[in-house]
Amino acid sequence: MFVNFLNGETRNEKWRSDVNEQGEAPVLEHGSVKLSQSGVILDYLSELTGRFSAGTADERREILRWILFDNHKFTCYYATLRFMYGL
Ligand SMILES: N[C@@H](CCC(=O)N[C@@H](CS)C(=O)NCC(=O)O)C(=O)O
Repeated sequence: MFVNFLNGETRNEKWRSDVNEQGEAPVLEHGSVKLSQSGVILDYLSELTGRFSAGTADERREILRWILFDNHKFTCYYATLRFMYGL
């Protein structure tokens, strides 16, 4: 589905009520499943495809550790910076 992001589609009330109350993209829709947050989407796709999944509890925590690090330190700042420079 096309998202008119640059015209603020993710910031309007319709997006929040119909798609994602967190007001963000990406959102994955797969059958009756609707997910936001890239880390959760990756976890779902891993489970669905059986690829890149953890074999042990230690591996699961290691995957979560990197997903949370990426969300907090990488995506948060670098994606915003790239967006600002790109425009
Ligand atoms: N933690 C979220 C971050 C998603 C995010 O920052 N999305 C941006 C676009 S890349 C967004 O929708 N921003 C909406 C806004 O700033 O109004 C994730 O990992 O999915």
